[in-house]
Amino acid sequence: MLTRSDFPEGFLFGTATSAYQIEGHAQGGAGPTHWDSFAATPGNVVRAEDGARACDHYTRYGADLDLVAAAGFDAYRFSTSWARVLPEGRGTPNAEGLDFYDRLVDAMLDRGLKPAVTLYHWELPQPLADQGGWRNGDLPKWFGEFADVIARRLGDRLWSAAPINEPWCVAWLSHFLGQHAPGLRDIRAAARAMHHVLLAHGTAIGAMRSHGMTNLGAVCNFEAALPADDSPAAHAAAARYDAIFNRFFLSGLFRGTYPDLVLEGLAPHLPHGWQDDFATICAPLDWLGLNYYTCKRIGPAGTPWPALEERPGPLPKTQMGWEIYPEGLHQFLSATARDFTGDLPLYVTENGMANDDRITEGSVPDTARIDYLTRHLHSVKAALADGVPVKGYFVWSLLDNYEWALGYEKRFGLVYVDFETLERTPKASWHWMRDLLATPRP
Ligand code: IFM
Repeated sequence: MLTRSDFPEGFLFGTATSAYQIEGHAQGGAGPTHWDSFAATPGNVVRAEDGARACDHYTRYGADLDLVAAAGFDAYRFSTSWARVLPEGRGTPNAEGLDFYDRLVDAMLDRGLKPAVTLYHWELPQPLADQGGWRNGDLPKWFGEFADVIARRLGDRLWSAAPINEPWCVAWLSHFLGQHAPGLRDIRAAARAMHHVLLAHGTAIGAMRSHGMTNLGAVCNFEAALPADDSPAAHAAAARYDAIFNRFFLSGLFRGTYPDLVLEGLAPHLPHGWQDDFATICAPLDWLGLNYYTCKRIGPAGTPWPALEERPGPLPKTQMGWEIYPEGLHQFLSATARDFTGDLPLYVTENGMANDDRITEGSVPDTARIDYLTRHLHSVKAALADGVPVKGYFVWSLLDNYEWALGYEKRFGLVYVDFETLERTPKASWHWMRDLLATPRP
């Protein structure tokens, strides 16, 4: 059994959620987002589900935060919806929206929880999407204005802040693979989004620093790219996948360059003068967050660049069909510190699994999730033993929630949500986590 004392003094435990996935976007005067239109388009989302009601966290946040505190977590990672705060994307804020986040942050502080905000977790205001969204070169400036609004209202009480969750998803998954809103499959759109998302990050860091905010970071997702076989072609394809998925963002943020393996495909499509933006993109950070779930087996494909495809792998899989590969977390933590961040504090800002959880007589025996979390926490311990400065770990997610294009089918929560009644039931993994966190230090 793992305990707090297996981790260094001061090591932080938290759990994470995001606005559109839990709040209930129809309430409180929020504006339409590109996820609403994406979900309303046949074939994009399982059962065409959207975030209109979600978990109704908008009204139930107090009881939800009670569950975070009762489990013994130190911090709560949440996000602010751009469309709730600025329904037009720019201009006059929605007072109800800002009031909600004000109450939410105070409710965390009342319970002794550290508020760890992410400004953008994917619900782009539709009026900005109508102007090209992440393809538009003005988007970073508009995002900076949003950051300014948040900093003015909440900046005095936030423990940490990161501008954007998972730039790869915002850019590549949504503009090249077409699997998330706005559902584009277009290399030029993808190249622009890849660059603008980093420029928006840097612009927001500048806006928050100008208000004296501290403990600012970035949150990127990582996937171990494993060659599907031993052929040189599979190794080359996996290296391209790794460059697009993992190294592009680290390289941009910490070295002020993009990897050659990405530029070979994207250079002709990047916006004019992109090299001049690194002064903003590389704004110094106080920490880096890594979101980690799985690995992918990559082989070559007879398609245009990047000429690669995912192949099935042999390991046990989660409800998402993702292979369980805990050693990848250790590898990323060590390699990131070694190659990019040095002594900068690292946090695991998301880790967890979707499971086909069922409730029986009031309990949810999600032993597979306990096993997953245990194995990944051991991987964090291995990185710590290597001397990697890992400072904390956040479980994704507190609640079962809206899993984007997969609707409400995939359950990631430590707490089960009945999407008919909205009743919450802590799963066995929540109780396990509470026991782990309750264990006193020796
Ligand atoms: O639910 C998502 C979250 O929004 C971002 N990171 C990955 C999670 C699981 O897919």
